Amino acid sequence: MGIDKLEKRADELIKLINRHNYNYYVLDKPEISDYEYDLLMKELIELENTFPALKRADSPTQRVGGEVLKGFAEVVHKTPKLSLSNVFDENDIRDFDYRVRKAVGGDVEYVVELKIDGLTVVLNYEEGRFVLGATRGDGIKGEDITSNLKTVKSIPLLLEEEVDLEVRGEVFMSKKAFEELNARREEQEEPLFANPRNASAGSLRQLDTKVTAGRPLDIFIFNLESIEGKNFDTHVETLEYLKELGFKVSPFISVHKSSEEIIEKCKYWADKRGELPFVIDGLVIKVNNLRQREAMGYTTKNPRWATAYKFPPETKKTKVKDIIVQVGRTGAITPTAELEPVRLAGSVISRATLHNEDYIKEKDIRVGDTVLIKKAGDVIPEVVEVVREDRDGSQQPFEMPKKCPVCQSDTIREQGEAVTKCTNISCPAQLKRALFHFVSRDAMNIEGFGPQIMSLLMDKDFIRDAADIYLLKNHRDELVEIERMGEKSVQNLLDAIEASKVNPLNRLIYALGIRMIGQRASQVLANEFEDIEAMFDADYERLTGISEIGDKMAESIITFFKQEQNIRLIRKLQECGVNTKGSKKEIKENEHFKGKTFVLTGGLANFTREQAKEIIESFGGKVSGSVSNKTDYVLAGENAGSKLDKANELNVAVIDEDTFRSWAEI
Ligand code: 3BD
Repeated sequence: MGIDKLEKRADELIKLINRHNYNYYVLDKPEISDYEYDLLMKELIELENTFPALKRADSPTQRVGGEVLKGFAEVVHKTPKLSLSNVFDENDIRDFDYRVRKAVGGDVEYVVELKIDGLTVVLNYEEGRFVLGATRGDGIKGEDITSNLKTVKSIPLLLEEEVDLEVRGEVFMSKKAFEELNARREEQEEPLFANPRNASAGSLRQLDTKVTAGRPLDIFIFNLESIEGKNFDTHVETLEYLKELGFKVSPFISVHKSSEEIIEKCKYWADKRGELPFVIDGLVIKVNNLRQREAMGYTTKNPRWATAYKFPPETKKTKVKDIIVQVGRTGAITPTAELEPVRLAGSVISRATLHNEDYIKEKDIRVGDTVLIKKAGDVIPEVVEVVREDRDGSQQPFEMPKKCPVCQSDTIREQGEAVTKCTNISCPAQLKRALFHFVSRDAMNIEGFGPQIMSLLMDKDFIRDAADIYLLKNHRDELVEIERMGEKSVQNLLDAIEASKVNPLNRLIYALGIRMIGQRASQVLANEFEDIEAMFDADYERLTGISEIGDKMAESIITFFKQEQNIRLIRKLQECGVNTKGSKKEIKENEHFKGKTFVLTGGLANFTREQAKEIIESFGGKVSGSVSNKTDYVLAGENAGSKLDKANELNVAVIDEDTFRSWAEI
């Protein structure tokens, strides 16, 4: 095919795809199957890749994202994007109507629209092409999010007419899409979005536009801000025109002639809003006639011809059947109220989070109470207050459980903290977190053990506790089979695991994640005890007798070692060959190291430099950076360089790695 023909085919494909895109995303009435659509898209992508000259900025292939932005440029809006005044009840609506009638001096028609709870954006088109999209920002200046907005399928990249115009709309995410997104994020251990509005805003402010493209965003255009060479009489007419151009306009729009009709409508939607597929936080009431709008004008902040009616948060009475607790992935134990199911803002509510012990105490929520509930941010149900009049004496105050509901271990609430936590590091609910910490750099320092590999190995049941890490070498062949784990990376991982066995005790203590025991306290304890076993039955006096170990730390250590599972884990680690010996005894016994100065040079096969240094120090030796008369030994590994020469020059004793290991008895 000649280039002319190819260009024609590309144009044809763009037109076809745009039409099907419109049918699917704007009208919600697809005419072809997803498969057929994908075929057209594939053909266009291939054509554009083979002949990059055919690639157009308004091509539907540009919607898939991929561009990674450095930041968002500032955009000064052509006209200030004013906000809306608010009304809260029936009388406010009557007052608004009164003011409007007085200003225009005659009959008025109002348009009532749903107020979508999303993110307001401004879209600019030149000759029918989408050229610039921006956030509202402070109304004067916003941010250029054109690349992100191109991924929103219901925003047309090309209009039906070659017009210059600017429109305003609300980008949102449906309740269903929001819930699916959060469910995915929970699985991936990513922070959850509080509501669909935050999810939309977060998605549009992504520098990586591929991420935005993966988020199912939608838009309703609610206002024509400016247009070249056209005039309209009413708002409804402009919306009809915008629809003809290919924009998605809300179908939930009604026209009214009196405040009483508007109030009816407000009541209707306040009741029915839960049944909508997206979140609304009120209604917008606008004068329909554009001449009348002009006559009314603006205050500094708002148009006088429109206002927003804000819904009161809907509340309902229901009964607390029970208060149950759930263990989160950090070991936090969260109480939840099990409610007599009630319909609230459209969905059936049977649970409400009670956050923590203090929250329950403060509101004095008891099992059997009647409570008033509302949806915070319109999605997450919350208890507003207890209905005291409904108490009959049968209500039971709630107490946080002393045992973890998942593993039956003791729970603990540390001073100054609101959360109650499970103390068992092998508790399935918090195992993952504990294991991430165990292998982390400051703890056992097992390189190449990222959260993803860890999650994968846990899901495949190779790892059920920290000690299983040391048994992975028995599964070498199976590991190599796992996707993304080549022969080489498996070997590196197993080597790193082996090397961590000889870590000094302070690392292991820290790795166990005993509450309140940080790196410094771990070091102090490792210096104090001959072996971790000596810590098992160290009592309060013994522990607080150690300088730098306070009451809270002592209590936490005692609680930790009282747990049978924790002892079992340590025994298993010992059996795997993990060092549990402290430095106290060794300092006395190992004369090779005590008081001696070492210099390390070259690469070691079994340890990192840092580990070798820790071993030397744990036996009372020192490590220096350069060779001098004061140096006792130079530990020389592979490819040792100038330091080895210097040692020979000064007649300093040189030892190899095997000698070092035999001295250290490892
Ligand atoms: C909606 C202004 C006017 C064009 C000014 C009358 C204030 C957010 O669905 N109409 C709607 C919606 C919002 C609107 C107008 N019609 N302004 C409208 C709106 N159907 N959400 N808003 N906005 C949009 C705002 N946003 C953030 C901070 C302050 N104000």
